[in-house]
Amino acid sequence: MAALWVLAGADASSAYATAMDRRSFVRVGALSMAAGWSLPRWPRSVADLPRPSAAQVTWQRDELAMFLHFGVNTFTDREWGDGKEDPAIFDPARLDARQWARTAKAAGFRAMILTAKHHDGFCLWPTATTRHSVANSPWRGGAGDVVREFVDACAAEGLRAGLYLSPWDRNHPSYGDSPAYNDVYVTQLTELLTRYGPIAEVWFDGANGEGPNGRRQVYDWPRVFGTVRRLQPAAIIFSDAGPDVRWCGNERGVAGDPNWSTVDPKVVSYPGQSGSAVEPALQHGDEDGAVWRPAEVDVSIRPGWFYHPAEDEKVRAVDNLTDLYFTSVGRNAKLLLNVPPTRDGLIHPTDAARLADFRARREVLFGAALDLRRVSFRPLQQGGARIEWELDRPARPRIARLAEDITRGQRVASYRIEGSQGGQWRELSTGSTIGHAKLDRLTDGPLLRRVRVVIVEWIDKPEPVSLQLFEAT
Ligand code: FUL
Repeated sequence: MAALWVLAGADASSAYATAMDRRSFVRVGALSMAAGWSLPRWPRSVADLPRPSAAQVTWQRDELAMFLHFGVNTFTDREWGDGKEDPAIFDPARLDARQWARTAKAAGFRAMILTAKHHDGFCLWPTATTRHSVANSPWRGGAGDVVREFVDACAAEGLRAGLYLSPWDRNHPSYGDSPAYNDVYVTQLTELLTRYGPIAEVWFDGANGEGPNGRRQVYDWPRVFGTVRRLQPAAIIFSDAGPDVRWCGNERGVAGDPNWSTVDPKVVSYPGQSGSAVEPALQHGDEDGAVWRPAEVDVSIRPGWFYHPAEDEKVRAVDNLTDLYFTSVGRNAKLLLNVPPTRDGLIHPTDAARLADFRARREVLFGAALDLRRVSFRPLQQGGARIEWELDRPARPRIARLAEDITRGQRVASYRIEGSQGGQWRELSTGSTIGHAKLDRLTDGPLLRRVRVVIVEWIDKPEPVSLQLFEAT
């Protein structure tokens, strides 16, 4: 844990020096501010603060990605196939990956991730590793390749392409025979990462069910991650344990609050790890963490991950999708929204319409930011900082979007937004972390002329945050 030297005391004259970690540092800052004393210092080099790689910044700035669960389950109406499916059932007669990509793009999504293989082991590309694949299906006369069509459609629509390769494989006979299956899995990964051009994100879950005769498969994660690094060095690797981005800890669409992009890598060290410390670590990250590993929020637009006709009336409403946006992107995470293609191989019209409405709602809410002029950035004598803006006309902002420059790390641990008509300051919202984006709904009140953000707790020298204000609700 990084030790910091901090000056603190009942008053400046009786200041004493004490060593502490960043967590206590934050608390001291807050207590000191409340009491009106102390001299927080930042003797640590700012270079100590974990920062994102260029790929992590790009990944986060995309904000919205679409997940596509598609495979034999689409035809068997199941969520987890048992691997005993006949490949002959896979026949998505009207499959059109361009329709997926156009739908995603029209809704403002910037990337898509496809289930190249789910737990049933059925491969959506013609692989040399198994007969359980599209090559033995009637689709396109057995000459089809969903991964190819998916990647080409992403390229045509200017979207980044990602692939999910389930480690749990309920079909492959070698599963459970650890070294043999690890070879198969790495071969599959190699096929996917060498045949299709740049892959922006490789998605791993930790599912680790029983193999034949109860055999337990031990995955070789270092080898798996190393394969991705070697074959696609610019790809982002997702799993519970990163290494580049982490699962948010639930499938409800809700990132933690606070949500730090930094983690202690020792707490969740492999995908699928369980234990009481895991979920909080995934939800909140760690303000004292040494590694940059932001959270991805995966959630489905329908109750299931795969398409089921019985769920056609259960597609999330636009209000619900908007709430998900606030609890994911609006909490410094990325939203990976699953929209499963139908048996025809198309995104269902209801889902497509809902996505278009979701885009329209975001336009209404965030289309027109108020004109603001920053009038000051003031580090406060007792610590923290205050940033003040003037509105170019009196207005009643109802949503604030705060952002830190994450290329310089994540610093703010708590803040307060205040507004004034020219005299008294009134609290509009309070929050904890900011990071790439923080969305707050603001309390209503009289027209405002000025707004300010008070950084109350911080883990490193506060820097200006950016603020956008919106009037729609
Ligand atoms: C989990 C799987 O078990 C689910 O079926 C789904 O694919 C979800 C996104 O990941 O690990």
